Amino acid sequence: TTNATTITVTGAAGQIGYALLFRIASGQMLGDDVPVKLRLLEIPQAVRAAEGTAMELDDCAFPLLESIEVTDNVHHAFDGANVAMLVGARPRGAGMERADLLEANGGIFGPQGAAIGERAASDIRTVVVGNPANTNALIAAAHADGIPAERFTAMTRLDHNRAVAQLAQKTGATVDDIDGITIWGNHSATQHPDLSNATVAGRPATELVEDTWVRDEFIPRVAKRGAEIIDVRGASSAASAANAAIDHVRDWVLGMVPGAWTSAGIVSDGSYGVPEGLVSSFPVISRGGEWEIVPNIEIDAISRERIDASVAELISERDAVRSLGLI
Ligand code: NAX
Repeated sequence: TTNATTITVTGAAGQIGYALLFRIASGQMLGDDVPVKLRLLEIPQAVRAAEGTAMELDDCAFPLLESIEVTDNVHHAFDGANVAMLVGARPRGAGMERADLLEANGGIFGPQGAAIGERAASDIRTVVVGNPANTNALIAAAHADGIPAERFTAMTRLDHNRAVAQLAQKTGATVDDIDGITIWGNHSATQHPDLSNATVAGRPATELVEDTWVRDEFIPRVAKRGAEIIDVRGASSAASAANAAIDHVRDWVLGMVPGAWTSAGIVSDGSYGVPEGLVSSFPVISRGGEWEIVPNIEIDAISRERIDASVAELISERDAVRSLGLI
């Protein structure tokens, strides 16, 4: 058919890729009436493993899966792409300084952004999962000539979902009862999980939980949940990260239930004191295929301080990639 959606997934042979691709192909991301074409981008030494995953996708006989292509060619990977999920990244190696990490990832996300600018469909929507996600999104956007920067986002939905689950467990509610949670800032340990405006079945969360729990348990637990998963599971979050990426793209493309909000790393328009142009996490809704920042939220003093600290980290990452000539 001609109305299939082309989805490019990078790092397809990795553990998040393995948890992600089958859900996309089964229709859980874009709906069970939307045929999909998958493009899997890997580095040459992982192409064979990605081909193995593609064979398993074939073996599922998913009715919606029109085609799968595996490639190590960045231009071919993004040709005609409607959705790009940038999962593959360079992990921090032993003894690697932050500048080395940013530079290594600039070498990945710069060319991928450029290829998206040259080859992707005009409705391209990009979510960066690979870390440092916010700054990788900034780099990709800077290289994508002709594509509005707003089409590049960073995933903080996993942090958001973690925060929702923690508050639901603490209050004995279901996740459906929770609204008004925000992840602010960078997808890093400096992020600010904010429940000062959250409600639990319509009641303010701050009336149901102690300040000390918020400060000493909720905030650090959400911000450091990735490390906790590694400690307990023996490997980093994979299925939950893939699930969050699906939530992010589904909400972006298909829109959200009116009244609810979520969190996403999007290009700042200067709202809430976050300098324009930074990719920072905000409270957002999705409408008409675009993210909009939820306006007029009260920011208490503790939140202000923590948001400013996370934004300071984003500024220093931006300045570092700027001085490396990566943006
Ligand atoms: P894996 O190491 O299992 O897989 C990464 C894959 O990316 C590998 O197969 C590798 O060959 C590939 N790759 C590397 N460079 C590439 C390039 N230039 N083009 C295409 N593919 C390339 O990692 P995985 O556990 O899947 O995690 C992937 C990324 O997600 C990491 O950067 C990780 O830090 C990040 N995460 C982000 C999260 C978020 O909330 N934003 C949470 C989960 C995860 O930690």
